[in-house]
Amino acid sequence: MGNGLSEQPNFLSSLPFCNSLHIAILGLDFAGKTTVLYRLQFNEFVNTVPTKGFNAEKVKVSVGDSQTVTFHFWDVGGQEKLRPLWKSYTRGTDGIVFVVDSLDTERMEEAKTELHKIICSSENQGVPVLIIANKQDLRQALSLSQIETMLSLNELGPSTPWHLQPTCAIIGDGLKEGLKRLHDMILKRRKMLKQQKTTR
Ligand code: G3D
Ligand code: MG
Repeated sequence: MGNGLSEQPNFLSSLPFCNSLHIAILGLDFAGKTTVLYRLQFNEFVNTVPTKGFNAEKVKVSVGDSQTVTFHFWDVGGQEKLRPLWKSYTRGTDGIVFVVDSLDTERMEEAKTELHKIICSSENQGVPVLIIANKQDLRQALSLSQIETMLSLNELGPSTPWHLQPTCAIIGDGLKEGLKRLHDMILKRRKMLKQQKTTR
C-alpha cells in the first residue's frame, strides 16, 4: 500500500550509487522501534528497555539482485519529552521509518499528528517515508486500511513518497520488504533531484 511514488522502479535498483543511507526511525514510545532495529542488526529478538536518548546502528541489508546497502539507522526515543529531538535526527536524512503500534487505537491520533508534523517540516520536503504497521502478529491489530485512514496517509501530499508495510518486528516479518521499498523510493527521488539539477 502506498502512493504512486512508492512503486518499485526495478531498473533503478541496478544503479551504482546509493550504497550507504542515513535513516531516522521515529514513532511513539512502545511502537517497537528498537525491536525493529535490533531484529535487523542481529537477526534475532532482543529484549528492549525504553530508549532514553537514541540508538545508532549500521546494518547491511540485502535489497535484492545480490545488492547490499548499508543503512545507518538512528532510533530516537519516542517519549513526549524526547520528540523535540527528532528534528535533529531527520536533518539531511535519506529516508524516515515511522513505526506504529497496530494495537494502539487510542494513540493513533497522536501518532498521526507526529507523523504529519515531521513530514510537513520544510527540511523534510519530499523525503521518502516507510510507515511500519507493527505488531501485526496480534489478533486485535488494526488492518492496514484502518491504519491508512486513521493516519490520514492520503493527506501526505503528492511530493512525499510513502509506503505502508505490515510487520511483526519480534520475528522480522515484513521488515526486509519494507526496507526494499524505502530503498527504491530513495533511489527514485535521488534520480529525480539529479535530473532537476541538470535541466536547470
Ligand atoms: P520503542 O523502541 O518504540 O519504544 P520497543 O518500542 O522496541 O521497546 O518495543 C515495545 C514493546 O513492544 C516491547 O515489549 C516489544 O517486545 C514489543 N514489540 C515490538 N515489536 C513487536 C511485534 O511485532 N509484536 C509484538 N507482539 N510485540 C512487539 P515489552 O513487553 O518487552 O516491553
Ligand atoms: Mg526504543
